Amino acid sequence: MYKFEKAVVRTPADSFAEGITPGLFGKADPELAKIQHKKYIQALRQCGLEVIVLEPDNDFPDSCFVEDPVIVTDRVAILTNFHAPTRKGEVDRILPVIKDIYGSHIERIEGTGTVEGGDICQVENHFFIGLSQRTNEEGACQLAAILKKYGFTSSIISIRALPEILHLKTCMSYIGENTFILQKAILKESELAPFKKIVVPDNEGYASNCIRVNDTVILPEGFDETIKQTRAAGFNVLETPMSEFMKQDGGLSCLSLRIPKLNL
Ligand code: CIR
Repeated sequence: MYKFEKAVVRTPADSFAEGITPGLFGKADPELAKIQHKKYIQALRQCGLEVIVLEPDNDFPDSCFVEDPVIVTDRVAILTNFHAPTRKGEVDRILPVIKDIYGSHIERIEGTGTVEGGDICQVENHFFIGLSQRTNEEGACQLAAILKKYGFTSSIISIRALPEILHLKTCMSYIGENTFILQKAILKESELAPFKKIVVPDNEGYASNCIRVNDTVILPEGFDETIKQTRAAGFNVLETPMSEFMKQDGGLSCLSLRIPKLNL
């Protein structure tokens, strides 16, 4: 797995609770989200990352979910093209910091192709591209061509039969050592056959979105069975509170762009 050096995050806006959500878990509290966000930054720093914290952007309530507008790798950054109309402007708002880091090594998904970063799951030099309510075939095709140009392989996993799952990484996360943490709903996916799997219990589905950062897996606080199983599988685990982000349908991975040492 990549050794990560930096992360980019954006502080939740005062408008945070106006973001897109079916509202299944109640109304989010932007002040508590800001406190939880600070703890998230702390967790990233504990894993050895330099964290670049962007100013809140009140025009875009979902803009703290910085993983969606950009896909970052060691060779290129790829600007996505949102399906969600209220989020389209987030790409231009995050562009300056991406230019600072990647210079001219930036590509873009365009036209009728839509891709959101939450649908993209990197496993070493391979990318699983999720076809979802947000990422379409044309976007997946454009992304696969860009990845190929930079020496990566890719394949498709469709989650269209699972309408309750927003993005591919909502239900599966790669945590290194050939291992996924995932929900039962995706367990039989043939693309995942070669991997070891930690299956979250039905009442801990939210914990299937988590991140491996250097030597540690960061999991949402309170998902005890998943945390226990992950530790039992030999991983170091850090927990961080995520209740307010869960109310807005965002997981742990969505809150940061994790950037490895670059090979541009
Ligand atoms: C949205 O619906 O776009 C936001 N409320 C949540 C986005 C979460 N991002 C992610 O899963 N990568």
